[in-house]
Amino acid sequence: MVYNEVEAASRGDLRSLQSDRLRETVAHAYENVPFYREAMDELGVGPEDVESVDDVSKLPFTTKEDFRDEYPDGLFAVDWDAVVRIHASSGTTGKPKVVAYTAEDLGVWREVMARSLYAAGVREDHVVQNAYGYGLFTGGLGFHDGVEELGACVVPTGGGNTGRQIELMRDLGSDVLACTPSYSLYLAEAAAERGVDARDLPLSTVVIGAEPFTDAMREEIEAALGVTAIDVYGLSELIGPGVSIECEEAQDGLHVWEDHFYPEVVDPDTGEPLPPSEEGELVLTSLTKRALPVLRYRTGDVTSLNYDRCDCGRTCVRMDNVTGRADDLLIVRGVNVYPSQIEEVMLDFEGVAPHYRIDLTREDALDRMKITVEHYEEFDGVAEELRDRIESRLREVLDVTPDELVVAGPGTIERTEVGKVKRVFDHR
Ligand code: DLL
Repeated sequence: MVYNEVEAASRGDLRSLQSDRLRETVAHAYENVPFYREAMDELGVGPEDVESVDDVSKLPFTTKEDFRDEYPDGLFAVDWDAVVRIHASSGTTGKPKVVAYTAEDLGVWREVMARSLYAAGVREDHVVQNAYGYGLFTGGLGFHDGVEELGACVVPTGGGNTGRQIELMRDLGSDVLACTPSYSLYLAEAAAERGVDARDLPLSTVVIGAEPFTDAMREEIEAALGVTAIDVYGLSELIGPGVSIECEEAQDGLHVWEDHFYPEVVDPDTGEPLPPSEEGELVLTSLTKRALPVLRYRTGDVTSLNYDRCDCGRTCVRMDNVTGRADDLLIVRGVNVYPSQIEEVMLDFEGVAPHYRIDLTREDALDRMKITVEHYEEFDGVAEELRDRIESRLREVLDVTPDELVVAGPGTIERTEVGKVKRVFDHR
């Protein structure tokens, strides 16, 4: 069962729709955004050179630096009169990336979010508690509009205020919680502190996204809350949440709404397109956006594309769960380490809680890596033995041994109640 028939269209029909929309998008960007006109002229490509999606690789890439350089409205393709909403995503440095929507764009967003929620199993009679932050962040309003479009009931709690969240969840009988993976775990802990077992809450589904997480982390979430955890992906530059989502039937890869977003996977170093199923950097082109058309956006997110038919009947391609970004890569004493590798190892140990931090420092020109993990319960004696076991496992998986591994007591690592969790602290 699908929300919109296009989700199960034949690949041929979908391709021809994508090609029509790509041509329109390229013409719109070329005519109305000097940045794209210059970038295409430089490559010697005009709108007439793009006939179908096969020609997408002729187009220039767009990067997050381009958003910053063109701050605030250099990438807009319509006059301010036609813009009805702004969102922004802030990085750790520099100007935020400002994104704009026409009324038509908001309609598309509402529809792809309604579709996403439907794929996650949400129906009209459900109560969805939306704990994504409201404001410039796209999570809050993106989910809000999508739940209303679907005709379910939204409880707009936003992030934080966890005690009240739990109370409302119980009193209103919320079936679905929408929040970041880290917040869902925090909520389970906060419930326990109040004497409530999170598994007794009325929730059946949690729609988690906005942060990378491993399968091991998802299992922790499902166990802690007694729910099905559905992965939802998106980014402000393309629209916000609702670019892709897992279906509840298969929970095996995220269906990309290909009639609105054209996905490619490229080699992050060379930018060369990679064959299906090979892992690389996700590149997305918007196919229907008016206020802010985006050509070949380098998301920085690492994934692969799977064109096999899904059990749920949807034909749109599935992207693999994003467990990290190309720029998450930590180079420690010359060796490559991804935080997701560490996450996977530590969550394999019974008693280790899904909270950790990685601190990198430099002493006498040498990199030092300190990993702090948390134990579920207070303990004495076992810490050292557990630490040794984690350390030897890390040594097998990583090519570099942490200089310090701390197994800390419960609650030691700071929790994130609002916004995205930060686990890596590079002090170098
Ligand atoms: O995080 C939009 C969103 C809101 C998605 C709510 C899902 C739920 P930005 O703040 O612009 O937008 O951040 C986008 O977050 O490029 C990824 O690196 C990361 N990200 C988003 N969803 C996932 C996910 C929103 N499901 C950036 N898994 C993206 C892993 C994700 N990373």
